Amino acid sequence: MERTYVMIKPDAVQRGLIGNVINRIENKGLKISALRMNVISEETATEHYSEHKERPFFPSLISYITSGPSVSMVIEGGDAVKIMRAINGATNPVEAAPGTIRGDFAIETGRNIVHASDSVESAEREIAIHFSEDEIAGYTKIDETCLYE
Ligand code: IDP
Ligand code: MG
Repeated sequence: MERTYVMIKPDAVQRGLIGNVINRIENKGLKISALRMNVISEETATEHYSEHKERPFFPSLISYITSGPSVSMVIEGGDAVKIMRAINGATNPVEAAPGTIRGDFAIETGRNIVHASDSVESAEREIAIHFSEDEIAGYTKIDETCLYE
């Protein structure tokens, strides 16, 4: 099964949206394999967003992501990477469809509630940044016989 890395960003924690985000992930049938709340360090945030290092918004992105507690998760399931990106919606909430997390709860790109890895390769890289393998639970959920053909 495919794994992806998901973050509930500090703005969503402050706005009391943790449960709402997790609900959508669970309702879809995806499985939570690891979960932690912590304040991400500047070093970890810089590594996580290294692809954006040269972008003008990078300093404000790092201060946003490290501004308070966030929730980090490893999410597992069939096509988990693509499905999580669809659940989150477009990066810019103005373009995010209603029914997506960003479409329903956010207004600006710089405060867009959630992160999810954009490819299987990014997912493996990001999971390794935020979790050690022994923090990730490998388990079968009983609903898998209903979710998968
Ligand atoms: P993604 O989160 O949908 O993968 P990316 O383009 O990888 O989108 O950007 C990473 C994050 O950087 C975004 O989720 C958002 O928080 C922030 N970001 C991207 N572009 C801008 C911008 O133009 N202004 C402010 N923040 C931005
Ligand atoms: Mg991205």
